[in-house]
Amino acid sequence: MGISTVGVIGLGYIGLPTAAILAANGVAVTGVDVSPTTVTAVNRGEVPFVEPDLAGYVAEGVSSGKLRAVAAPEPADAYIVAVPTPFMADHKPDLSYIRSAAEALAPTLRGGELVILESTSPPGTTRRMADWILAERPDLSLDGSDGRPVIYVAHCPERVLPGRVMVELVTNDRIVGGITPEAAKQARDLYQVFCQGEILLTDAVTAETAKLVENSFRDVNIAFANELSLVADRLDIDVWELIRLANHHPRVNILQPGPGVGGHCIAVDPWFIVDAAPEEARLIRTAREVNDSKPRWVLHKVLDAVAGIEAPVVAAYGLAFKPNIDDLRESPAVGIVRELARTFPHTTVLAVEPHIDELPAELAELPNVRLVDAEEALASADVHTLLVDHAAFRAVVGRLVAKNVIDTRGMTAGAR
Ligand code: SAJ
Repeated sequence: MGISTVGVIGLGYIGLPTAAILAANGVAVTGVDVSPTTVTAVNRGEVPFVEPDLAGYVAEGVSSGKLRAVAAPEPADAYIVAVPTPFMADHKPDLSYIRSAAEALAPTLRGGELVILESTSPPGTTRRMADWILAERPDLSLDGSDGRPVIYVAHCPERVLPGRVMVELVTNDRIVGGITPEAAKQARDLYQVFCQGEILLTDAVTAETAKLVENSFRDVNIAFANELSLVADRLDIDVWELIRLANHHPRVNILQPGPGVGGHCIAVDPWFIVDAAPEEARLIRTAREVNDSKPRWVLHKVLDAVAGIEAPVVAAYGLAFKPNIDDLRESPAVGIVRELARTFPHTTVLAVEPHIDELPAELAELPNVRLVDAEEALASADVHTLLVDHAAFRAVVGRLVAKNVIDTRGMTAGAR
């Protein structure tokens, strides 16, 4: 088929791996990013964030000449838009990055190109992106009407797990939703270049909603586990034992409670469904509220534990949003440490995070937060708060058991 050049717009956690894997499969890729630092880094063969194996792919892509980063879109056979879709203060989706990408892309189109939206998006966004392009380029069409050249527009949501992106890009099944059936078929042909999973064709709105539903499913299930942790606390029973026992039922599989839900996906995507169907999506909304309220609950547990201590020292084990990564984005652990240190300046917080070398700015600016190693925290804290179940903490869990511990991840449960 005729796709030999691809422009990937947005060189973040999804765009850069996708650009690199296409380049590794012989496609000439121009990666587009508004950040000059990212463009310079990628052209040096460097990756501006941590993702296993990605650095090798990027370095190889750049040295083979198949991968190049630029500041603005250049003509190509196909484009993949992978820009952020955050929400605003009122939980309404912010589509401004997609709109900017569409408007930047429009002038380079000649007709005949495939344009794929990969960003996780509210239902109807792919169509809106197409409309933003057509508003700039009324000489083009989505279906050849009035004899105008066609652009093929489709949605193909990313579903890769941070930390396993280079594996899951190749092995996961993919959903491809076309604005027209022909657009879906063309998008399938592109993903077949590197994807060994099944490629399932549908329309764009169903593809958009399927992605949101996947992350909402996980959010609702984590909320169930988090609610159980509150119930168990009220009943004075061990939630980890409770879940372990219940999971022996052949049709029960409860997830794990934690200090809240972090990252840029699961805590965001359900809101897009709530926004699209506010009357109907009651359970999905409540699950979000349950998960969002968990960090505050943990904070109150810490305050109860330090009550009566004049200048308490609290150890916080883990800052990342989940185990064994360095990603602090929307991490409930960071929020708990920040609120504790900010609201109670007489408290010293010793943060233990083996995956980073320095505190993020929002914690570094607080005089009563320090990044220390586990030994220092073990030796000097009055209260020990386990916030992330990093494998690196297994070595210290046994020594925490005898101390004043708030274990939000159940790591000490097996060590008692
Ligand atoms: N968490 C719990 N308890 C659990 C499982 C997770 O508290 O039992 C917490 C984690 O600690 C973390 C948060 O949930 O704070 C999210 O972590 P995660 O590992 O569930 O998911 P993400 O955000 O890293 O990636 C998800 C994945 N979606 C699903 O598993 C349905 C991934 O496949 C998606 O591609 C990604 O979102 C995305 O980009 O949308």
